[in-house]
Parts: sequence; structure tokens; C-alpha cells
Amino acid sequence: MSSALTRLFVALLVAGAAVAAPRSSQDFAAVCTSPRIRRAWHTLNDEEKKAYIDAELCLMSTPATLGLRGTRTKFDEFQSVHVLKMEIAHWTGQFLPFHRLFVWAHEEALRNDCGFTGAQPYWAEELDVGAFSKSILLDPVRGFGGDGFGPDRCIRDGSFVNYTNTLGPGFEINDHCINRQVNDSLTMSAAATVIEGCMNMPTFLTLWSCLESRGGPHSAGHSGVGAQMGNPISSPGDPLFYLHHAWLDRIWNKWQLKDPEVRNKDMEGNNRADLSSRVPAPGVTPINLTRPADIPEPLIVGDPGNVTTLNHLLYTYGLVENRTIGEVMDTSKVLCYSYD
Ligand SMILES: [Cu+2]
Repeated sequence: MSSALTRLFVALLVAGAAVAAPRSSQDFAAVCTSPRIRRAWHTLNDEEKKAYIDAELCLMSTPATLGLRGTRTKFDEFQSVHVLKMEIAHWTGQFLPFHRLFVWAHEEALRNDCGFTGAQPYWAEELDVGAFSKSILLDPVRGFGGDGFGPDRCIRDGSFVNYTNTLGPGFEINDHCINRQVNDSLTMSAAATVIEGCMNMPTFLTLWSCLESRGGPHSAGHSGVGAQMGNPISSPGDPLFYLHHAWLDRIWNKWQLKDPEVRNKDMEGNNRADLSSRVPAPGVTPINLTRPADIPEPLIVGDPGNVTTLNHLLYTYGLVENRTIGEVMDTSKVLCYSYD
């Protein structure tokens, strides 16, 4: 099937979701001459931090338009797409490329819908290893607010204290606060030495496994912040999600830049997760990963069999134009950004 046909096919099949008007291929034919430079939150000045938080608050007050399950705002729409794609976007080859496009789509929305002029910042978690609870990211004034409290673990300060998540936990549709349960002991895998170990991996398969496997850097940000962030289905209900995943994306990007010729084409992995193998770590409450019958299975388009390839179509339910994995491998092309 041609890629245009494939996109049409997905657009028609994606349940009930309007897909954004396709942009002409000329939009992205232009050379990326001035890439956005994504920087660590720790290096932003107060004005830059405020601009980012204000733009996120704007997404939270912009009405949803895509008709996705349970959504009220643009911010919810991102969370919904993550919910809908849970078992194909995690523990699969597209884990890194999907989250790359997803974070970029969020960055685009901040800019196009909310007047943000900066780049998506990332959380340099290695600077806060073992001490997320004291991170400047959790500052109530110049950050995202602090830990949660009480039986619901609701955050009680910061700019997002009054936001009502409509989705989560998991597949549920259920109004609730943004919640957290910070656990510093679960953040040790964000350590610089762990990152260095991943950076030394020779192939995409080994790098991905180093980053996503239990006890790797991916789990540090999710489990360390906890509650909604600790839920693999509904975690983008916490705005910290985007800074955590930009940090992981940066690691992949830096790894690719060590040998771009080879690594911008290196893609492997299964394309549907084996959920039966997701056994929680000792002492961790299991999360129900079973998709309710009324939510359609996510589609896999572009791969032959259960193998992730560069032709795999990363469909976004209309958040941004669907892209193949091949189109997002090099961040200095279609996506046009780089990291400090
Ligand atoms: Cu995810």
C-alpha cells in the first residue's frame, strides 16, 4: 500500500477521531535551517519557566476538538492518545519513536495553539537522582508543584493544583486531581552512570532495552514521581510527563549522533507488547493493563508481522500529521530540533 493510501486507511479506521487536515508535503520539504534547541529545565531562567507553564495551562483550557474518548481539553487529548496506544507504544520497538513524535506534537501544540515561542524543555533527572522530592521541577512557584498528599495523593500547590484530569487512572474515565506519590528510592536508575551504560550500547535494540526495561531510566521518572505518572496508560495526565520523555528522547538522540549514518536507520523490536510478561516488581501494586472491550485495539500499519520497521506508521489520532518511524529518526529533518 502506498504511504498516502496507508494514511487514508488509518484515518478512516481510527475510531471516531477526526484526523487533522493533511499538510502538503512541501511543509516539510524545506530544509531545517534553524532547529529548536531543547534545554534542561535546570538551565531555564524564571521567565522561560513561566512561559512554559503558562503555555501548558493554556493547553489545559483549550477545548478538545478531536472527539477522543473522555476528553475535555487539548491537554486531555494528548493523554487520550497515550491511553489508546498503550500496548503498542510501550515495550515495543516504537516506544522511543512514538514518544519522540508525541512530545514533539505537544511542543507544537504549545507553540501553535498557545503562543509559546520556546522549545520543549527536558528534566535532566540525573541531577536529581535519589532526591526527586527536592527537585526544582517540583517547586511550587517556578516548577510543577510538589508531591501529593492524603488518600488521593492530590498535589496541593503549584500552577496545576486546580486542574481536573478526566482520564485515568489507567483506562478509566473519571474526574480527579493531578496526583503524585514521590519515592526517591525509585529514582536511582536515573543516575549518570546508568545513562552512560545505556549510551555505550551498540545497537538500537540494546539501547532501547537499557532505557525501557524495569530498573532503567524510563522507570525512574515514572515510578519516582508516582501515582498518575507511575501508570503506564494514563501518565500524561501529569505535565511532568513531557519533560521526562524529552529527557529520554535526548539520550536516544545523543546516542544516534555518535554514529548517525548507521543509527538513524537502526530500528528493531516487536510491535505489540506481550502484556502477560508484565509482572510488577515485588511490593509494587499491579496495574490493570487489560483494555476494556469498548476501546478498539490500536492498529499497526506499515510493519510486516510482529517486527518494528522504519515503515511503521506512527499514527496520532489527529494530534499532528501521522509519520513513519523513518521520518522521525533524524530530529534535524522533519521535526527540526536538537538538544543542548
Ligand atoms: Cu508512554
